[in-house]
Amino acid sequence: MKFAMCLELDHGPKWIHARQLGVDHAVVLGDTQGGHELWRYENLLRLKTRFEDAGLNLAAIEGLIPMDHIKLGTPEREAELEAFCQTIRNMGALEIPVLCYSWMAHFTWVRTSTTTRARGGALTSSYDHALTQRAPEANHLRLTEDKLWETYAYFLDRVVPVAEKAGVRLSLHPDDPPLSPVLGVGRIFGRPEAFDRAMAMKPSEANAITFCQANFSLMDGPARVPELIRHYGKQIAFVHFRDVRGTAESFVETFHDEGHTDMFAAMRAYRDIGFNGPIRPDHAPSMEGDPNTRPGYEALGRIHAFGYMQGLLEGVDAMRRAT
Ligand SMILES: [Mn+2]
Repeated sequence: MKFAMCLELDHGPKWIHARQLGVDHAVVLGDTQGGHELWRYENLLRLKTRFEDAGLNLAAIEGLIPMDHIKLGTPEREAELEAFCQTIRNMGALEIPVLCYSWMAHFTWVRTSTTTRARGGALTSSYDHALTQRAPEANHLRLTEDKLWETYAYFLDRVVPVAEKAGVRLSLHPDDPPLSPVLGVGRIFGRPEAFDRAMAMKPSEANAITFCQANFSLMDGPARVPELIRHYGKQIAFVHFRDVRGTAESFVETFHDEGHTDMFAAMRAYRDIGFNGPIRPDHAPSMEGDPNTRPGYEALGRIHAFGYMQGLLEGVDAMRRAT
């Protein structure tokens, strides 16, 4: 597996931290304002070489590629699909192997606090469904689950062949939180069975899963996490290694060593399935000295996360050698 750090677009201290931690791979989230501009071939090329010149290999792109028209099935869908497919072709030409996307429309992950006090006063994010349910827009459904399945099928038919040809894996991220609806917007990828259905709709190596571990732990409880990793097996293209405590309706994000999931068993399962894609920590708490301007993606909490992951992997490998 390839340890990767989610990094900003421009060189900075976190890029240097990655190399000092022994991390060779980068993941970018893109920017919210740029539309498709960042993903044009020449811009993506310079992004890739910028990482390479700093000793990092760009292993995945995730997040903010415009997709809402595709998800909603609005008249602008065709133009957006064409731009999306062009991004995939550009990634293929540049040998960037994973494109992580979600099927959350209008907005992506939702938290009700980003200043919840964690261990020793670290700041973390948390979610309380009762609070979002009180929003006025929670009372009328803006987008149905049926519509989302319909647009999803259309998307797969159009995009999977392009991804196959480009050698890029489309990696589906679960809904966060795994609930539906949230703020009046239906969601469809908050259950393990929904991922089975998605993979069966278009069986292909290019049709793959981002195993965002904490979301899967909130679907049926943390005890199922290693089993689900083995169940999806080679269909997992990308891992978000993170943990929480609580339920889908009420949870708090934790340091990697204090959540409700057996992280050693999870790491062992990734090894057992032969996972060789990028794996990155996700949503670590902000520690003293972190500004908490990008909750979940600050420097210090993630440095702890990498040390923890490296220790887990060494333990797993020692155990596998011994048995
Ligand atoms: Mn995630």
